[in-house]
Formats: sequence, C-alpha cells, structure tokens
Amino acid sequence: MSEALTAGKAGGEASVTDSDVLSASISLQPIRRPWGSIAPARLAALQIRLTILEQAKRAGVGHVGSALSVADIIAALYAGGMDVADPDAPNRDRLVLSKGHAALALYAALHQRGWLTREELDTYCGDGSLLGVHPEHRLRGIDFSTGSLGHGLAMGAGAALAARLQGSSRRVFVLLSDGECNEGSVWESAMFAAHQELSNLIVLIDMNGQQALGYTRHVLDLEPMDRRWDAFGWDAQVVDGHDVGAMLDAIDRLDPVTGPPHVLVARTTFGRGVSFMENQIRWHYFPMSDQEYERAVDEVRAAE
Ligand SMILES: Cc1ncc(C[n+]2csc(CCOP(=O)(O)OP(=O)(O)O)c2C)c(N)n1
Ligand SMILES: [Mg+2]
Repeated sequence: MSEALTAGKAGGEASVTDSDVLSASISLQPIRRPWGSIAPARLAALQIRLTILEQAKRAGVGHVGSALSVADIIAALYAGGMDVADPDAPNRDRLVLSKGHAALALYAALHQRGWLTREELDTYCGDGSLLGVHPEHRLRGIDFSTGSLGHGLAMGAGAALAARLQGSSRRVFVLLSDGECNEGSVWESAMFAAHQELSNLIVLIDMNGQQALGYTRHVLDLEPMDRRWDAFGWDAQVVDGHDVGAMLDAIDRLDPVTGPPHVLVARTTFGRGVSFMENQIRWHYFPMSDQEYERAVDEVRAAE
C-alpha cells in the first residue's frame, strides 16, 4: 500500500496504475505524493470515504450522505486540483467549504495530506476538539469557518478580490451545496464576483438533488443550473462530480487570470458509494448502526 501511495515520477505521470488502486489493501496512512494525476486522486477519494465512515461511526454522528456526496470533489481538489503543497505558503490556493456540514470529508483530505495527525482526526466531535461537525478556521488547513449555509460564496469572493489586490497568484475555490443556492446571498455574491471579473474564483456546486429533509426539485427547483450562472456572467460548465479525472481536466483548463469567475456544476449522488444511503433523505441526519457501518465499508472497498 505505501508503495502505491508514494510511487511517482518527478514532473510526469504517476506510476500508480488502476490495478494498484483496485488491489490496494486500504489503510488510512497519509498520502503525500504524487499529486496531480488521476490514480492518486481516485485512491484519495476511496480513503476519504473510508475515513468518513470510520469517524462518523466512532463519533456516532450523521451527515454521512452529505460528506460522501463530495468525497470525489474534495479528492480532486486536494490531489491535484488545488496548489496546496505547503499549508503555510501565503500564495497557496484556498478553499471555502461552504457546505460546512461535510467537514468530515475535508478533515479526511487534510489527514491524507499530512496536515492533520491521526491523533487529531480521532478527536472528531470530541469535547474540546477543534474538529467539529462544521469546520473551524483555527484548525490548520481550514481557511474559513463555515456551517451557516449561504455565506461561503461571499467569503470566497472577498478572498479572491483580496488576492488580486495583493498581487497574489492564489486561486479561491468555493464548494457550494445545491440547497444553499436557494438563498439570495449566493446570488448577490455571484453578481458581485462577475462584476469584479474575479477569474481567480472557482466555484464547485455539489448538485446532489437533496437538501436536508427534501429533494431540491420539490423544495425549490434550481434547473437549469449552468444557464442561471451563465446569465449571471459566469463561465459555467457541467461536470460529473464523481469523475475525478474530468474535474481535474476541467480545473486545469480554467483561466485564473483574465475573464469571468468560473463555476463547475458537479452532478453528484447523495451518499455516493453506499447503496443504501444513495438518494435517501434519512442519511442526512442519521448515524450508522454497527451492521450498517460494516456493510457500508464493505461496499466502498468492493467498489474500487
Ligand atoms: C443558514 C442555514 N440554515 C439551515 C441550516 C441547517 N442545514 C444543515 S444542512 C441543510 C441542508 C442540506 O442540504 P444541502 O445544503 O444541499 O446539503 P446536502 O445535504 O445535500 O449535503 C440545512 C438546511 C444551516 N446549516 N444553515
Ligand atoms: Mg444537496
């Protein structure tokens, strides 16, 4: 396993193959290299899913389906999409996890990068821990505290404008949920970002069709999502939110220097990877039983 995680060729393609990914026995050791190719990102997604299940079960908390929904997006970002080689570099890229209730997926990625120790990860939702259900900016690697939905794009637009004013090359990524796009604050921020031509701002929307206790198409239909953003002056495209390679390609092709801000409308499945959670409202809030946990882990391992 460790070879599969650390193998790679400097400046070129990783030597990790699909069969490595398929046959790897899964551990939760940090992945450090290589970044920027598809196989490690797929493996990162697998490990993120396993960490989500393990920690949610250990802590006895929910939001499992919400975190699984963005596991591939987070993997694509932290395994090549974002420049995050050095957590302390002032010009590294930033992430606003606007759907803060999926923080566990982010903690899993930070652990893989080595920014969070195993001991820290194991404090998730414990008394006095900085690793709560929602992310807290005092924690290393968390750029913005979130959890109150609808505010992340405003923070991201401000951060992108600040980067430009500082002459910094850093990009700002914002991961929005579809449910929070029901909020007017998102669209106010979208107008502001387009007006300012914040080309260094990249939004990904987790279009899983669910929002807590209802399906988005019943609560407040958002389609056609890409055309709405296009009408607001954004560079909009639809991507498969579970295809890490497609997302890495799409991010690579974006112009972060000139032109409008960018949005990737990522089609996703709530609970992706665990059949009995997929598209099920129950898995927004419910914790797993012992049997459900074991079945979920088996399915995630088997899928890769
Ligand atoms: C302003 C605000 N209102 C309500 C909530 C409570 N809440 C938590 S998650 C959620 C909706 C979840 O749907 P979505 O945002 O699409 O995320 P998903 O479950 O699909 O991950 C709500 C209403 C909140 N966090 N913030
Ligand atoms: Mg949703």
